[in-house]
Amino acid sequence: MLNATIKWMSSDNRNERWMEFKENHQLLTCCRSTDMGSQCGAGVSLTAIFVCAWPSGVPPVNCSPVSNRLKQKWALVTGASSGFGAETARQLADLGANLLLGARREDRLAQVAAECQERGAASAHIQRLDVSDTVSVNSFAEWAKATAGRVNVLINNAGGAHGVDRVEDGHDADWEAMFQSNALGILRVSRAMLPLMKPYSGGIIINVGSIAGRVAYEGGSAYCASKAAEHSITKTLRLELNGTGLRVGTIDPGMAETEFSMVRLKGDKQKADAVYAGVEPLTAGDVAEAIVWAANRPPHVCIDEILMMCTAQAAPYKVHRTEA
Ligand code: NDP
Ligand code: 8X3
Repeated sequence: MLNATIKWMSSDNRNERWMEFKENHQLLTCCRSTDMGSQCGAGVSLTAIFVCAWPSGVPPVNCSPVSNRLKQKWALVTGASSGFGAETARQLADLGANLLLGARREDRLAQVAAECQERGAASAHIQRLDVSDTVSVNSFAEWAKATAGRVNVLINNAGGAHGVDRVEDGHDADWEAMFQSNALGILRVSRAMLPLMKPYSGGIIINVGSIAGRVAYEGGSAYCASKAAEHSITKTLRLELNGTGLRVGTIDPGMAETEFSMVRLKGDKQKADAVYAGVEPLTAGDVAEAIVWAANRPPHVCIDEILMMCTAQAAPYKVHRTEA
């Protein structure tokens, strides 16, 4: 038999609640996060939960909360106007981070920043950014320096795929766009931001790669190659920054339903929908959770790689689909 105390904190840090359970009474049913969430108020999520259990008749032992190490930290997200980037910004906002958000569509960025403010971001700032253009990246870095003076968390997420042509039918513009954003963009942004990161201990760079960087597939030549480049850039930075205290890692998802397929298939909604037909793909929220979890590890822990796919996807070309 166990006695237990469960404490939890709402993301606005206003509601600290706890429940005590004697001898396993209701312990399992009350542990469900929905029960705890509903007591924090609508739209408010949980940032800290800790559980302390001890055998009946024995005094409680010390226990520590799930830590929020990102509160008030400066986090920069590229490609924050949609998909993984926008959702990562929202989840960082839940933890009370300061946000520097970049992408080309400023109206969408403004919308995301407003949501982040509502969800508890310490601050949310936006600036146009085209990672395929060195001038744009460098002026973004100047803006970040003037706005924040530092970057603690850098999420190199901007990018995507253009086309599904076989090599024999491929287009230079598509190939160039993919290498520009998925590979060279990470190099440019990292080069520009490192001076704002190196003076501060405990910083982290998370690059968004893909299963495509690990496994080639037909119609994916340039996309797969650009994500393989992302993998090599991540590994190189990890080596080059060894000893500085900065951490570097890659999060590599498989198929996730965002605007990715609409961009890749050049706005053909029918074809984009078909990519996810009969499958429950990853969501932007699933991927953002992994990114934010990796960023929230203590400074001595570096998450080098996460490869994540939906359960139905065992490889890029091996997807179990159910009939509609
Ligand atoms: P989305 O299309 O929803 O988001 C892509 C984001 O990248 C947008 O915010 C877009 O903003 C931004 N972006 C694209 N090109 C540039 C550029 N040149 N400069 C600045 N920003 C740019 O797709 P996802 O969220 O799915 O994609 C995010 C990342 O995840 C990409 O790197 C993608 O390759 C990768 N990925 C996606 C997977 C998926 O299945 N969805 C799986 C694995 C990896 P804007 O257009 O406003 O500039
Ligand atoms: C996107 C995932 O499987 O379409 O990076 O290449 S996949």
